[in-house]
Amino acid sequence: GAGAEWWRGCAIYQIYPRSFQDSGEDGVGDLPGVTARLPYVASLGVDAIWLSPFFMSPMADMGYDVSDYCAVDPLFGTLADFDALVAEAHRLGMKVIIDQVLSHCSDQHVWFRESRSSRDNPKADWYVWADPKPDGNPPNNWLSVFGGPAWEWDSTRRQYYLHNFLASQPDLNFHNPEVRAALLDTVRFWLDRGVDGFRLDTVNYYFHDAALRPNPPKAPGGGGDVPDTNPYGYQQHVHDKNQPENLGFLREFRALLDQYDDRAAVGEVGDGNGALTIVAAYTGGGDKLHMCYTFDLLAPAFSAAHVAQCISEFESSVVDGWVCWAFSNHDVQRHATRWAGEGRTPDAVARFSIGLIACLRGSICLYQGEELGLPEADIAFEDLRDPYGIRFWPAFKGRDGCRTPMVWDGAAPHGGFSQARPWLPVPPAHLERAVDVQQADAGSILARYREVLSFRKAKPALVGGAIEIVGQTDQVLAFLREADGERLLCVFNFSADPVAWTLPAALGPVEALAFPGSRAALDGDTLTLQGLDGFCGRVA
Ligand code: TEU
Repeated sequence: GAGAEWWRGCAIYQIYPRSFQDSGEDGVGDLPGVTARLPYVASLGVDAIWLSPFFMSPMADMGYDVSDYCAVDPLFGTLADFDALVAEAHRLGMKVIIDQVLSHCSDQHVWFRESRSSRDNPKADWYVWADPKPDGNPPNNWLSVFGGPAWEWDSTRRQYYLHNFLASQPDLNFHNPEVRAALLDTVRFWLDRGVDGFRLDTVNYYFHDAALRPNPPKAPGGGGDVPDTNPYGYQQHVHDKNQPENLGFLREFRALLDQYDDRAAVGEVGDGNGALTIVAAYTGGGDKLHMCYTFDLLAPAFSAAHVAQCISEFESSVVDGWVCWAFSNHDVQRHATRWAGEGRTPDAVARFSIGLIACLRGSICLYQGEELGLPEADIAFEDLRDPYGIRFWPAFKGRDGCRTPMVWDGAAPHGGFSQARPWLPVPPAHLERAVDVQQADAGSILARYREVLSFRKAKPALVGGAIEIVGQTDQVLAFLREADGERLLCVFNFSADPVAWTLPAALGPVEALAFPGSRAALDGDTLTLQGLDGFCGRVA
Protein backbone atom coordinates (compact mmCIF):
# COMPACT_ATOMS: atom_id res chain seq x y z
CA GLY A 1 0.00 0.00 0.00
CA ALA A 2 0.95 3.67 -0.11
CA GLY A 3 4.09 4.45 1.83
CA ALA A 4 4.92 0.82 2.54
CA GLU A 5 8.27 -0.35 1.22
CA TRP A 6 6.73 -2.99 -1.01
CA TRP A 7 10.07 -3.74 -2.64
CA ARG A 8 11.80 -4.77 0.58
CA GLY A 9 11.61 -8.55 0.58
CA CYS A 10 9.25 -8.74 -2.39
CA ALA A 11 9.13 -11.69 -4.78
CA ILE A 12 9.64 -10.62 -8.40
CA TYR A 13 8.78 -12.84 -11.36
CA GLN A 14 10.86 -12.14 -14.46
CA ILE A 15 9.00 -12.36 -17.75
CA TYR A 16 10.92 -12.60 -21.01
CA PRO A 17 8.12 -11.33 -23.28
CA ARG A 18 9.54 -12.91 -26.41
CA SER A 19 9.06 -16.36 -24.84
CA PHE A 20 6.04 -16.07 -22.56
CA GLN A 21 2.92 -16.23 -24.73
CA ASP A 22 2.30 -15.47 -28.39
CA SER A 23 -1.15 -13.94 -28.95
CA GLY A 24 -0.51 -13.51 -32.66
CA GLU A 25 0.75 -16.05 -35.12
CA ASP A 26 4.39 -15.11 -35.56
CA GLY A 27 5.98 -17.44 -33.03
CA VAL A 28 7.16 -14.54 -30.89
CA GLY A 29 5.58 -13.75 -27.53
CA ASP A 30 4.00 -10.33 -27.08
CA LEU A 31 2.43 -7.97 -24.53
CA PRO A 32 -1.20 -9.10 -25.02
CA GLY A 33 0.09 -12.65 -24.48
CA VAL A 34 1.67 -11.60 -21.19
CA THR A 35 -1.52 -9.85 -20.09
CA ALA A 36 -3.59 -12.96 -20.80
CA ARG A 37 -1.28 -15.02 -18.56
CA LEU A 38 -1.06 -12.57 -15.64
CA PRO A 39 -3.70 -14.42 -13.56
CA TYR A 40 -1.35 -17.41 -13.62
CA VAL A 41 1.57 -15.22 -12.51
CA ALA A 42 -0.51 -13.75 -9.68
CA SER A 43 -1.51 -17.27 -8.61
CA LEU A 44 2.14 -18.00 -7.83
CA GLY A 45 1.98 -15.46 -5.01
CA VAL A 46 4.58 -13.03 -6.36
CA ASP A 47 4.43 -9.31 -5.65
CA ALA A 48 5.81 -7.91 -8.89
CA ILE A 49 6.73 -8.73 -12.45
CA TRP A 50 9.89 -7.62 -14.24
CA LEU A 51 9.43 -7.39 -17.99
CA SER A 52 12.54 -7.77 -20.12
CA PRO A 53 12.75 -5.12 -22.89
CA PHE A 54 9.78 -4.68 -25.24
CA PHE A 55 10.96 -1.34 -26.69
CA MET A 56 11.58 -0.49 -30.32
CA SER A 57 14.68 -2.38 -31.34
CA PRO A 58 16.44 -4.05 -34.27
CA MET A 59 16.74 -7.00 -31.82
CA ALA A 60 20.44 -7.57 -32.38
CA ASP A 61 20.63 -8.38 -28.65
CA MET A 62 16.98 -9.43 -28.29
CA GLY A 63 15.80 -5.97 -27.31
CA TYR A 64 18.73 -4.95 -25.11
CA ASP A 65 19.62 -2.72 -28.09
CA VAL A 66 16.94 -0.03 -27.88
CA SER A 67 16.31 2.25 -30.87
CA ASP A 68 13.44 4.19 -29.25
CA TYR A 69 13.09 4.21 -25.47
CA CYS A 70 9.53 5.50 -25.56
CA ALA A 71 7.95 3.16 -28.08
CA VAL A 72 6.83 -0.48 -28.02
CA ASP A 73 8.31 -2.62 -30.77
CA PRO A 74 5.50 -3.75 -33.14
CA LEU A 75 6.68 -7.32 -32.57
CA PHE A 76 5.41 -6.99 -28.99
CA GLY A 77 2.37 -4.74 -29.54
CA THR A 78 1.50 -1.12 -28.89
CA LEU A 79 1.57 1.40 -26.07
CA ALA A 80 -2.13 0.68 -25.58
CA ASP A 81 -1.23 -3.01 -25.08
CA PHE A 82 1.31 -1.94 -22.50
CA ASP A 83 -1.23 0.21 -20.66
CA ALA A 84 -3.63 -2.75 -20.62
CA LEU A 85 -0.91 -4.97 -19.21
CA VAL A 86 -0.16 -2.52 -16.39
CA ALA A 87 -3.86 -2.15 -15.59
CA GLU A 88 -4.33 -5.92 -15.41
CA ALA A 89 -1.22 -6.40 -13.24
CA HIS A 90 -2.45 -3.73 -10.86
CA ARG A 91 -5.94 -5.24 -10.77
CA LEU A 92 -4.29 -8.51 -9.71
CA GLY A 93 -2.26 -6.74 -7.03
CA MET A 94 1.12 -6.94 -8.74
CA LYS A 95 3.67 -4.19 -9.37
CA VAL A 96 5.23 -3.74 -12.81
CA ILE A 97 8.99 -3.32 -13.15
CA ILE A 98 10.37 -2.56 -16.61
CA ASP A 99 13.90 -2.96 -17.93
CA GLN A 100 15.80 0.27 -18.67
CA VAL A 101 18.87 -0.21 -20.83
CA LEU A 102 20.42 3.21 -20.27
CA SER A 103 24.12 2.42 -20.53
CA HIS A 104 23.99 1.82 -24.27
CA CYS A 105 21.44 1.86 -27.07
CA SER A 106 21.11 0.57 -30.61
CA ASP A 107 23.26 1.99 -33.39
CA GLN A 108 19.90 2.58 -35.13
CA HIS A 109 18.76 5.07 -32.48
CA VAL A 110 18.38 8.57 -33.98
CA TRP A 111 20.76 9.90 -31.32
CA PHE A 112 23.55 7.66 -32.56
CA ARG A 113 22.78 8.22 -36.24
CA GLU A 114 23.20 11.92 -35.64
CA SER A 115 26.24 11.49 -33.43
CA ARG A 116 28.11 9.42 -35.99
CA SER A 117 27.25 11.75 -38.90
CA SER A 118 30.08 14.23 -38.16
CA ARG A 119 32.45 15.41 -35.46
CA ASP A 120 30.59 18.67 -34.88
CA ASN A 121 26.86 17.88 -34.84
CA PRO A 122 24.80 18.73 -31.72
CA LYS A 123 25.05 15.13 -30.49
CA ALA A 124 28.70 14.66 -31.45
CA ASP A 125 29.63 14.07 -27.80
CA TRP A 126 26.64 11.88 -26.83
CA TYR A 127 28.68 8.69 -27.27
CA VAL A 128 32.24 7.82 -26.36
CA TRP A 129 34.29 8.80 -29.42
CA ALA A 130 38.07 8.68 -29.49
CA ASP A 131 40.83 9.11 -32.04
CA PRO A 132 42.93 6.12 -33.04
CA LYS A 133 46.42 5.69 -31.74
CA PRO A 134 49.09 6.89 -34.22
CA ASP A 135 49.35 3.32 -35.53
CA GLY A 136 45.60 3.23 -36.18
CA ASN A 137 44.76 0.97 -33.27
CA PRO A 138 41.94 1.59 -30.75
CA PRO A 139 42.63 4.22 -28.08
CA ASN A 140 43.12 1.66 -25.32
CA ASN A 141 42.88 -2.05 -24.45
CA TRP A 142 39.31 -2.20 -23.14
CA LEU A 143 37.44 -5.39 -24.04
CA SER A 144 33.80 -5.98 -24.87
CA VAL A 145 31.83 -8.44 -22.74
CA PHE A 146 30.73 -10.07 -25.99
CA GLY A 147 34.27 -10.54 -27.29
CA GLY A 148 37.03 -8.54 -28.91
CA PRO A 149 37.95 -4.90 -28.39
CA ALA A 150 35.32 -2.59 -26.89
CA TRP A 151 36.04 -0.14 -29.76
CA GLU A 152 34.52 -0.02 -33.23
CA TRP A 153 35.94 2.06 -36.08
CA ASP A 154 33.61 4.51 -37.77
CA SER A 155 34.75 5.50 -41.24
CA THR A 156 32.72 8.74 -41.41
CA ARG A 157 34.09 10.32 -38.26
CA ARG A 158 37.37 8.43 -38.67
CA GLN A 159 37.20 7.72 -34.94
CA TYR A 160 36.45 4.79 -32.68
CA TYR A 161 33.35 4.53 -30.49
CA LEU A 162 33.01 2.54 -27.28
CA HIS A 163 30.73 -0.48 -26.95
CA ASN A 164 30.89 -2.71 -23.87
CA PHE A 165 28.60 -5.24 -25.56
CA LEU A 166 27.88 -5.63 -29.31
CA ALA A 167 29.35 -3.17 -31.79
CA SER A 168 25.71 -2.32 -32.57
CA GLN A 169 25.25 -1.25 -28.91
CA PRO A 170 27.21 2.04 -28.66
CA ASP A 171 27.86 3.24 -25.13
CA LEU A 172 26.17 6.53 -24.18
CA ASN A 173 28.48 9.20 -22.78
CA PHE A 174 27.24 9.75 -19.23
CA HIS A 175 29.79 12.52 -18.69
CA ASN A 176 27.59 14.70 -20.90
CA PRO A 177 24.77 16.23 -18.81
CA GLU A 178 22.49 16.44 -21.88
CA VAL A 179 22.71 12.65 -22.18
CA ARG A 180 21.79 12.13 -18.55
CA ALA A 181 18.85 14.53 -18.88
CA ALA A 182 17.61 12.83 -22.06
CA LEU A 183 17.77 9.42 -20.41
CA LEU A 184 15.95 10.63 -17.32
CA ASP A 185 13.26 12.05 -19.62
CA THR A 186 12.65 8.53 -20.95
CA VAL A 187 12.43 7.23 -17.38
CA ARG A 188 9.88 9.95 -16.61
CA PHE A 189 7.85 8.87 -19.66
CA TRP A 190 7.32 5.41 -18.14
CA LEU A 191 6.77 6.72 -14.62
CA ASP A 192 3.96 8.85 -16.01
CA ARG A 193 2.52 5.72 -17.66
CA GLY A 194 2.24 4.11 -14.26
CA VAL A 195 5.12 1.67 -13.97
CA ASP A 196 6.12 0.86 -10.40
CA GLY A 197 9.80 0.38 -10.92
CA PHE A 198 12.82 -0.31 -13.05
CA ARG A 199 15.42 -2.97 -13.53
CA LEU A 200 18.53 -1.07 -14.56
CA ASP A 201 20.57 -3.00 -17.08
CA THR A 202 24.37 -2.96 -16.61
CA VAL A 203 24.11 -0.19 -14.01
CA ASN A 204 27.82 -0.52 -13.22
CA TYR A 205 28.78 0.43 -16.80
CA TYR A 206 27.15 3.89 -16.90
CA PHE A 207 30.30 5.99 -16.61
CA HIS A 208 33.74 5.26 -18.05
CA ASP A 209 37.09 6.79 -17.17
CA ALA A 210 37.14 10.03 -19.18
CA ALA A 211 40.94 9.80 -19.52
CA LEU A 212 40.51 6.36 -21.14
CA ARG A 213 43.28 4.85 -19.03
CA PRO A 214 44.06 1.24 -20.02
CA ASN A 215 42.84 -1.61 -17.86
CA PRO A 216 45.53 -3.58 -16.02
CA PRO A 217 46.05 -7.10 -17.38
CA LYS A 218 45.02 -10.24 -15.56
CA ALA A 219 46.43 -13.72 -16.02
CA PRO A 220 43.88 -16.29 -17.28
CA GLY A 221 42.41 -17.97 -14.22
CA GLY A 222 44.74 -15.85 -12.12
CA GLY A 223 42.12 -14.41 -9.85
CA GLY A 224 41.91 -10.65 -9.65
CA ASP A 225 38.78 -8.66 -9.20
CA VAL A 226 36.77 -9.90 -12.17
CA PRO A 227 36.63 -13.44 -13.57
CA ASP A 228 36.62 -12.53 -17.23
CA THR A 229 34.65 -14.67 -19.65
CA ASN A 230 36.05 -12.87 -22.69
CA PRO A 231 37.90 -15.47 -24.77
CA TYR A 232 39.82 -12.64 -26.47
CA GLY A 233 41.69 -11.75 -23.34
CA TYR A 234 41.71 -11.19 -19.64
CA GLN A 235 41.87 -7.90 -17.82
CA GLN A 236 40.74 -6.23 -14.65
CA HIS A 237 37.85 -3.93 -15.45
CA VAL A 238 39.13 -0.97 -13.49
CA HIS A 239 38.49 1.97 -15.81
CA ASP A 240 35.54 0.89 -17.97
CA LYS A 241 33.04 0.18 -15.18
CA ASN A 242 32.18 0.92 -11.53
CA GLN A 243 33.37 4.51 -11.82
CA PRO A 244 32.72 6.75 -8.78
CA GLU A 245 30.54 9.08 -10.91
CA ASN A 246 27.89 6.34 -11.10
CA LEU A 247 26.79 7.22 -7.58
CA GLY A 248 25.99 10.80 -8.57
CA PHE A 249 23.79 9.68 -11.44
CA LEU A 250 22.02 7.16 -9.22
CA ARG A 251 21.17 10.03 -6.87
CA GLU A 252 19.72 12.03 -9.81
CA PHE A 253 17.76 8.96 -10.84
CA ARG A 254 16.45 8.38 -7.30
CA ALA A 255 15.41 12.00 -6.92
CA LEU A 256 13.25 11.55 -10.02
CA LEU A 257 11.69 8.32 -8.70
CA ASP A 258 10.95 9.97 -5.39
CA GLN A 259 8.78 12.55 -7.15
CA TYR A 260 6.33 9.65 -7.55
CA ASP A 261 4.79 7.40 -4.88
CA ASP A 262 6.05 3.91 -4.14
CA ARG A 263 8.47 3.45 -7.01
CA ALA A 264 11.57 1.26 -6.76
CA ALA A 265 14.61 0.27 -8.79
CA VAL A 266 16.79 -2.81 -8.91
CA GLY A 267 20.20 -2.55 -10.55
CA GLU A 268 22.07 -5.30 -12.35
CA VAL A 269 25.65 -5.54 -11.13
CA GLY A 270 27.32 -8.12 -13.35
CA ASP A 271 30.71 -8.38 -11.75
CA GLY A 272 33.08 -10.88 -10.26
CA ASN A 273 34.35 -11.05 -6.73
CA GLY A 274 33.36 -8.04 -4.73
CA ALA A 275 30.11 -7.36 -6.57
CA LEU A 276 28.15 -7.49 -3.31
CA THR A 277 30.22 -4.62 -1.96
CA ILE A 278 29.24 -2.63 -5.08
CA VAL A 279 25.62 -3.46 -4.27
CA ALA A 280 26.20 -2.02 -0.82
CA ALA A 281 27.53 1.21 -2.33
CA TYR A 282 24.73 1.52 -4.91
CA THR A 283 21.91 0.82 -2.43
CA GLY A 284 23.10 2.38 0.83
CA GLY A 285 22.11 5.77 2.13
CA GLY A 286 18.50 5.70 0.98
CA ASP A 287 19.30 8.12 -1.86
CA LYS A 288 20.37 5.78 -4.65
CA LEU A 289 18.95 2.42 -5.77
CA HIS A 290 16.56 0.42 -3.63
CA MET A 291 18.25 -2.87 -4.45
CA CYS A 292 20.66 -4.61 -6.83
CA TYR A 293 21.39 -8.15 -7.87
CA THR A 294 24.70 -9.75 -8.70
CA PHE A 295 25.81 -12.91 -10.48
CA ASP A 296 27.11 -14.53 -7.27
CA LEU A 297 24.23 -17.01 -7.13
CA LEU A 298 23.72 -17.07 -10.90
CA ALA A 299 27.08 -18.84 -11.05
CA PRO A 300 27.91 -22.56 -11.19
CA ALA A 301 29.01 -22.68 -7.53
CA PHE A 302 26.55 -24.68 -5.41
CA SER A 303 27.53 -25.29 -1.80
CA ALA A 304 26.76 -24.31 1.76
CA ALA A 305 30.11 -22.53 1.85
CA HIS A 306 29.36 -20.42 -1.23
CA VAL A 307 25.93 -19.28 -0.04
CA ALA A 308 27.39 -18.58 3.42
CA GLN A 309 30.09 -16.47 1.81
CA CYS A 310 27.55 -14.47 -0.19
CA ILE A 311 25.46 -13.81 2.91
CA SER A 312 28.53 -12.79 4.93
CA GLU A 313 29.97 -10.60 2.20
CA PHE A 314 26.72 -8.72 1.81
CA GLU A 315 25.93 -8.43 5.51
CA SER A 316 29.41 -7.21 6.39
CA SER A 317 29.63 -4.57 3.67
CA VAL A 318 26.09 -3.30 3.87
CA VAL A 319 24.80 -0.92 6.46
CA ASP A 320 21.39 -0.09 5.08
CA GLY A 321 21.42 -1.37 1.51
CA TRP A 322 19.33 -4.16 0.10
CA VAL A 323 20.02 -7.07 -2.21
CA CYS A 324 17.83 -9.02 -4.59
CA TRP A 325 18.81 -12.67 -4.97
CA ALA A 326 18.34 -14.61 -8.19
CA PHE A 327 19.29 -18.15 -9.12
CA SER A 328 18.26 -17.93 -12.79
CA ASN A 329 17.60 -15.29 -15.45
CA HIS A 330 17.69 -14.86 -19.21
CA ASP A 331 21.50 -14.65 -19.28
CA VAL A 332 22.58 -17.85 -17.56
CA GLN A 333 22.03 -21.59 -17.71
CA ARG A 334 18.87 -22.56 -15.81
CA HIS A 335 19.79 -23.49 -12.24
CA ALA A 336 17.94 -26.84 -12.24
CA THR A 337 20.60 -27.92 -14.74
CA ARG A 338 23.48 -25.76 -13.54
CA TRP A 339 23.35 -27.14 -9.99
CA ALA A 340 22.52 -30.75 -10.85
CA GLY A 341 25.21 -33.43 -10.53
CA GLU A 342 26.89 -35.35 -7.71
CA GLY A 343 23.62 -37.21 -7.10
CA ARG A 344 21.47 -34.10 -7.40
CA THR A 345 18.69 -34.33 -10.00
CA PRO A 346 17.34 -31.18 -11.70
CA ASP A 347 13.95 -31.76 -10.02
CA ALA A 348 15.48 -32.06 -6.57
CA VAL A 349 17.52 -28.91 -7.20
CA ALA A 350 14.36 -27.01 -8.21
CA ARG A 351 12.46 -28.12 -5.09
CA PHE A 352 15.39 -27.31 -2.82
CA SER A 353 16.22 -23.95 -4.35
CA ILE A 354 12.82 -22.32 -3.93
CA GLY A 355 12.97 -23.13 -0.21
CA LEU A 356 16.45 -21.70 0.06
CA ILE A 357 15.82 -18.45 -1.82
CA ALA A 358 12.60 -17.91 0.14
CA CYS A 359 14.59 -17.91 3.38
CA LEU A 360 17.42 -15.60 2.29
CA ARG A 361 17.51 -12.00 3.49
CA GLY A 362 16.69 -9.81 0.51
CA SER A 363 14.15 -9.55 -2.25
CA ILE A 364 13.97 -12.49 -4.64
CA CYS A 365 13.80 -12.76 -8.41
CA LEU A 366 12.30 -15.83 -10.04
CA TYR A 367 12.73 -16.44 -13.75
CA GLN A 368 9.82 -17.71 -15.87
CA GLY A 369 9.79 -21.49 -16.09
CA GLU A 370 11.88 -22.15 -13.01
CA GLU A 371 8.62 -22.79 -11.13
CA LEU A 372 8.13 -25.71 -13.54
CA GLY A 373 11.62 -27.02 -12.84
CA LEU A 374 12.55 -26.51 -16.50
CA PRO A 375 16.01 -27.78 -17.31
CA GLU A 376 18.30 -25.88 -19.70
CA ALA A 377 17.35 -26.56 -23.32
CA ASP A 378 19.93 -27.96 -25.69
CA ILE A 379 19.75 -25.81 -28.84
CA ALA A 380 21.27 -26.89 -32.13
CA PHE A 381 23.67 -24.41 -33.72
CA GLU A 382 21.25 -23.81 -36.64
CA ASP A 383 18.54 -22.71 -34.16
CA LEU A 384 20.70 -20.32 -32.12
CA ARG A 385 19.55 -16.70 -31.95
CA ASP A 386 21.83 -15.22 -29.30
CA PRO A 387 24.69 -13.33 -31.01
CA TYR A 388 26.92 -14.09 -28.04
CA GLY A 389 26.39 -17.84 -28.53
CA ILE A 390 26.66 -17.72 -32.31
CA ARG A 391 30.02 -16.00 -32.00
CA PHE A 392 31.56 -18.38 -29.47
CA TRP A 393 29.95 -21.72 -30.29
CA PRO A 394 30.85 -24.40 -29.28
CA ALA A 395 33.07 -23.14 -26.45
CA PHE A 396 30.10 -21.10 -25.21
CA LYS A 397 26.67 -22.04 -26.46
CA GLY A 398 25.12 -18.71 -25.58
CA ARG A 399 21.98 -17.85 -23.68
CA ASP A 400 19.23 -19.39 -25.81
CA GLY A 401 19.02 -22.55 -23.67
CA CYS A 402 17.24 -20.58 -20.93
CA ARG A 403 15.14 -18.49 -23.34
CA THR A 404 12.93 -21.15 -24.91
CA PRO A 405 9.15 -20.58 -24.71
CA MET A 406 7.04 -21.23 -21.61
CA VAL A 407 5.06 -24.46 -21.75
CA TRP A 408 1.40 -24.01 -20.84
CA ASP A 409 -0.35 -27.02 -22.27
CA GLY A 410 1.53 -30.31 -22.51
CA ALA A 411 -0.75 -31.66 -25.26
CA ALA A 412 -0.88 -28.58 -27.51
CA PRO A 413 1.54 -27.83 -30.35
CA HIS A 414 4.59 -25.94 -29.03
CA GLY A 415 3.27 -26.37 -25.50
CA GLY A 416 0.48 -23.84 -26.10
CA PHE A 417 2.98 -21.01 -26.51
CA SER A 418 2.08 -20.29 -30.13
CA GLN A 419 0.19 -21.67 -33.10
CA ALA A 420 3.20 -20.87 -35.22
CA ARG A 421 6.71 -22.24 -35.16
CA PRO A 422 8.32 -20.46 -32.15
CA TRP A 423 11.42 -18.29 -32.53
CA LEU A 424 13.25 -20.89 -30.45
CA PRO A 425 12.09 -24.51 -30.42
CA VAL A 426 10.19 -25.92 -27.42
CA PRO A 427 12.21 -28.90 -26.16
CA PRO A 428 9.99 -32.04 -26.18
CA ALA A 429 11.21 -32.85 -22.66
CA HIS A 430 9.64 -29.60 -21.41
CA LEU A 431 6.10 -30.68 -22.39
CA GLU A 432 5.63 -33.08 -19.51
CA ARG A 433 6.39 -30.14 -17.21
CA ALA A 434 3.76 -27.86 -18.72
CA VAL A 435 1.66 -25.68 -16.43
CA ASP A 436 -1.54 -27.70 -17.01
CA VAL A 437 0.21 -30.97 -16.16
CA GLN A 438 1.64 -29.57 -12.92
CA GLN A 439 -1.58 -27.78 -11.89
CA ALA A 440 -3.24 -31.19 -11.80
CA ASP A 441 -0.59 -32.59 -9.43
CA ALA A 442 -0.60 -31.46 -5.79
CA GLY A 443 2.95 -32.74 -5.43
CA SER A 444 4.40 -30.89 -8.42
CA ILE A 445 7.28 -28.43 -8.40
CA LEU A 446 4.77 -25.73 -9.34
CA ALA A 447 2.68 -26.57 -6.27
CA ARG A 448 5.82 -26.44 -4.16
CA TYR A 449 6.66 -22.95 -5.44
CA ARG A 450 3.20 -21.68 -4.51
CA GLU A 451 3.36 -23.23 -1.03
CA VAL A 452 6.84 -21.89 -0.29
CA LEU A 453 6.04 -18.37 -1.51
CA SER A 454 2.93 -18.30 0.63
CA PHE A 455 4.90 -19.62 3.64
CA ARG A 456 7.45 -16.85 3.17
CA LYS A 457 4.88 -14.11 2.74
CA ALA A 458 3.22 -14.97 6.04
CA LYS A 459 6.49 -14.56 7.99
CA PRO A 460 7.85 -11.04 8.52
CA ALA A 461 11.11 -12.60 9.74
CA LEU A 462 11.63 -14.15 6.28
CA VAL A 463 10.45 -11.16 4.25
CA GLY A 464 12.41 -8.49 6.04
CA GLY A 465 14.12 -9.82 9.13
CA ALA A 466 17.77 -9.85 10.12
CA ILE A 467 19.98 -12.81 9.29
CA GLU A 468 22.72 -14.54 11.26
CA ILE A 469 24.60 -17.64 10.24
CA VAL A 470 24.63 -20.13 13.13
CA GLY A 471 26.09 -23.22 11.52
CA GLN A 472 28.03 -24.33 8.47
CA THR A 473 29.49 -27.70 7.52
CA ASP A 474 30.49 -29.23 4.17
CA GLN A 475 26.82 -30.11 3.58
CA VAL A 476 24.75 -27.86 5.83
CA LEU A 477 24.04 -24.15 6.14
CA ALA A 478 22.01 -22.92 9.10
CA PHE A 479 20.94 -19.37 9.80
CA LEU A 480 18.51 -17.43 11.94
CA ARG A 481 16.01 -14.90 10.60
CA GLU A 482 14.51 -12.52 13.10
CA ALA A 483 11.87 -9.80 13.11
CA ASP A 484 9.30 -8.49 15.57
CA GLY A 485 10.55 -10.82 18.30
CA GLU A 486 10.07 -13.91 16.14
CA ARG A 487 13.21 -15.98 15.48
CA LEU A 488 13.21 -18.63 12.77
CA LEU A 489 15.92 -21.25 12.33
CA CYS A 490 16.48 -22.18 8.67
CA VAL A 491 18.64 -25.19 7.84
CA PHE A 492 19.54 -26.53 4.39
CA ASN A 493 21.34 -29.70 3.31
CA PHE A 494 23.14 -29.02 0.01
CA SER A 495 24.21 -32.65 -0.46
CA ALA A 496 22.21 -35.44 -2.07
CA ASP A 497 22.68 -37.64 1.01
CA PRO A 498 20.92 -37.54 4.39
CA VAL A 499 22.80 -35.72 7.11
CA ALA A 500 22.39 -35.23 10.84
CA TRP A 501 23.07 -31.78 12.23
CA THR A 502 23.27 -30.81 15.88
CA LEU A 503 21.50 -27.61 16.88
CA PRO A 504 23.73 -25.14 18.75
CA ALA A 505 23.04 -25.58 22.48
CA ALA A 506 22.75 -21.82 22.99
CA LEU A 507 19.71 -21.69 20.73
CA GLY A 508 17.29 -23.29 23.16
CA PRO A 509 14.20 -25.25 22.11
CA VAL A 510 13.06 -25.13 18.49
CA GLU A 511 9.59 -26.01 17.24
CA ALA A 512 9.42 -27.38 13.68
CA LEU A 513 7.16 -25.47 11.31
CA ALA A 514 5.34 -26.96 8.32
CA PHE A 515 8.00 -25.82 5.85
CA PRO A 516 6.60 -26.96 2.48
CA GLY A 517 8.25 -30.14 1.23
CA SER A 518 10.47 -30.58 4.27
CA ARG A 519 11.38 -34.17 5.07
CA ALA A 520 13.50 -33.20 8.05
CA ALA A 521 12.99 -34.74 11.50
CA LEU A 522 13.86 -32.94 14.71
CA ASP A 523 14.64 -35.12 17.72
CA GLY A 524 15.95 -33.22 20.73
CA ASP A 525 18.92 -31.27 19.47
CA THR A 526 19.46 -33.52 16.44
CA LEU A 527 18.03 -32.46 13.12
CA THR A 528 18.06 -35.15 10.43
CA LEU A 529 17.76 -33.76 6.92
CA GLN A 530 17.25 -35.83 3.79
CA GLY A 531 19.25 -35.10 0.63
CA LEU A 532 18.57 -31.57 -0.66
CA ASP A 533 16.19 -30.98 2.22
CA GLY A 534 15.28 -27.83 4.08
CA PHE A 535 13.97 -27.08 7.54
CA CYS A 536 12.37 -24.08 9.16
CA GLY A 537 11.54 -23.91 12.85
CA ARG A 538 10.56 -21.33 15.44
CA VAL A 539 13.03 -20.64 18.20
CA ALA A 540 11.24 -20.43 21.53
O1 TEU B 1 23.57 -8.27 -19.13
C1 TEU B 1 24.83 -7.78 -18.73
C2 TEU B 1 25.75 -8.85 -18.38
O2 TEU B 1 26.52 -8.70 -17.46
C3 TEU B 1 25.65 -10.08 -19.20
O3 TEU B 1 26.14 -9.75 -20.44
C4 TEU B 1 26.37 -11.23 -18.66
O4 TEU B 1 27.72 -10.92 -18.47
C5 TEU B 1 26.29 -12.38 -19.61
O5 TEU B 1 25.02 -12.43 -20.18
C6 TEU B 1 26.53 -13.66 -18.86
O6 TEU B 1 26.39 -14.74 -19.71
C7 TEU B 1 22.61 -7.38 -19.55
C8 TEU B 1 21.39 -8.14 -20.05
O7 TEU B 1 20.84 -8.88 -18.98
C9 TEU B 1 21.80 -8.99 -21.21
O8 TEU B 1 20.73 -9.78 -21.67
C10 TEU B 1 22.29 -8.07 -22.31
O9 TEU B 1 22.76 -8.83 -23.39
C11 TEU B 1 23.39 -7.15 -21.80
O10 TEU B 1 23.07 -6.53 -20.57
C12 TEU B 1 23.62 -6.04 -22.78
O11 TEU B 1 22.54 -5.15 -22.73
